[in-house]
Amino acid sequence: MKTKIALAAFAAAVLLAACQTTPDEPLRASAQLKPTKGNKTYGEVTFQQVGAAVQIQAVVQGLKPGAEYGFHIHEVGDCGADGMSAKGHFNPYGEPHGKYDSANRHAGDLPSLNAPAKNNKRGRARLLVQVDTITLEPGPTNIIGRAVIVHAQPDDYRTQPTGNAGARLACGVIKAD
Ligand SMILES: [Cu+2]
Ligand SMILES: [Zn+2]
Repeated sequence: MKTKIALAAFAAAVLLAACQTTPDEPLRASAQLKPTKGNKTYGEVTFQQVGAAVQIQAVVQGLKPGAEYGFHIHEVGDCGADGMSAKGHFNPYGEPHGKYDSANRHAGDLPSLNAPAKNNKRGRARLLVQVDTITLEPGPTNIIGRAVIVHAQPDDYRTQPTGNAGARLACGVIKAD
């Protein structure tokens, strides 16, 4: 009897170890962007962990062709009060606001969305970028449960702490897939 229990415990330990060392699925998350009051911008943002970086893919519609829009991960996963409840840019390390490719910036600072001027009846913008300031794994830079915001103006990448990107056109909470 004793041997049987010991064997079962051993088998369980082996199974557990297998689960921890060989995840069969990559870590993924997504956010459905919905327009704030009086706006018509919507879209989807997907996130996938790729090594130490996160690949972000965004497809956003209802923009003005030829225009540029600030795009960030904000601290709080709450799209209430027309996106204002999402508070400021996600900034776990107390950095200044900055350009997405600079060393010192908010973890949530992303490249702005660009809606091509031509052949763009739906006002669509696409973005594909990898950033290493955020993660889908547990830790201080984890973005699950935070929010993605599309702004009405371009991000100037320098005005503190917002990039002067203006009103919030669309908002979505980041959820694990
Ligand atoms: Cu923002
Ligand atoms: Zn910022």
